[in-house]
Amino acid sequence: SDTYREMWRELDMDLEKHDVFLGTLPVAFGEVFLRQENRPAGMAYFDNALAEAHGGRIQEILAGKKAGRMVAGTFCVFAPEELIFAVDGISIGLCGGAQFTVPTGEQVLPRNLCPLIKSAMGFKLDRICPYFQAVDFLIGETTCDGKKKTWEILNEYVPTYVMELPQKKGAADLTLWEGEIHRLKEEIEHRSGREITADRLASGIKMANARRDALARLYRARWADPVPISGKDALLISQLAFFDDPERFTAQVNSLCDELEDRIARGEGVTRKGAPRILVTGTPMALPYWKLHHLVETSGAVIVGEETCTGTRYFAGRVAEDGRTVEDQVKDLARRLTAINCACFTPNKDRVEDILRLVRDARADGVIYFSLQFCQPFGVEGRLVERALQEAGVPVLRLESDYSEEDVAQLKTRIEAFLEMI
Ligand code: BJ8
Repeated sequence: SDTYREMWRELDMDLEKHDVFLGTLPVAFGEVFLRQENRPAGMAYFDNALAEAHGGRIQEILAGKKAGRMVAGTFCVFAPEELIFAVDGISIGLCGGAQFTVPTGEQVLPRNLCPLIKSAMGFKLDRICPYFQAVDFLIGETTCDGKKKTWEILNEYVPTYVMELPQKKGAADLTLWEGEIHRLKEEIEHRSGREITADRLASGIKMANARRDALARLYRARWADPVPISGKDALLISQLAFFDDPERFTAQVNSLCDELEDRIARGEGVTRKGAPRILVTGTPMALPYWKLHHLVETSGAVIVGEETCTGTRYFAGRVAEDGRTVEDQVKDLARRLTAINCACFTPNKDRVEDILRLVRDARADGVIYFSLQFCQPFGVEGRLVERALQEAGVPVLRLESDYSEEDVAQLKTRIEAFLEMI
């Protein structure tokens, strides 16, 4: 609409490029999502949230900014959003999931770097992401080398604050992370002009926990056979968690779960009972990356969970709600360090436990270990996970891919062969 165009112009976006980018999305979305059978009615909210991602939601965020709300961009599930919520700030996850912006990212980053980083960088350089244009600052973190070094370049375009995330999980690492959360707290207080009191932080913690609880409930519903929601739809919801208003999003996920639980009670699903069930584990899948899920779910199988940061790792690490002082609350926030098992840590043995537990809970027939190309942490860790799964008798397929469509036929062949075998 004209109002949106005016808004995008004010955000200094490249309107022509943005038109081309947006033009590709309805086709992709229609093909991937709308052709599914028996979708839950509650998906209508999320379809609309996606349709309004560059429209209505941006209007809301800009209205919030006008009213003095701080807007922060994040790139990792370790970014303590509770601190942002505590000052009534807006938190947006900005990892990139589109091939469209990868070539632009490659103008300033090496080509042999993970597409998630190149895509995010490209969204900023191309000026086609209204969220990137609207944020006051970014919160980066020292996870993989690619991300860590990208912050220095991104900082030339948007102020980028970097948290030092430890790479081990011992006592000294927890202390370091606790200090980092204190320092981010000061940064946020300074930027927002609001003090983070224990009361405000308590409500930030509750808000983030409520969203975690709702997503955990959604993921539990997927354990049923027949499964009441497709993997694609669940993935879309997880991706939207990084953009939507957290309270509204949580309410919508919970009402969708009411519907899913009714479906389960009636024995109703999106596939036949007994359809092959796949657990996906590996790198996050940022919006609008749906390639793997689409390939699997158009091959007769269904994805029943994702052990990824756009999956279970996003809602792992519920924070204690009984901390009375800010000191205690920050300690509680820091403890999430031990609860989220990202391949950036060494060792990372608990991730194997998480995957095996998920295989059992979600009654998965096989696991697809998925890494984005050039992701060293998840690529290297793949060997250990694959071996552990084989020892446990769980069929596993390792796939590596990027955001392009070039390898689709080849991936499909490998997925189909795997499904025949399990
Ligand atoms: S806690 S998974 S969100 S770091 S895919 S950019 S690791 S080269 S994303 Fe992550 Fe936090 Fe860990 Fe989760 Fe690097 Fe790999 Fe790319 Fe990655």
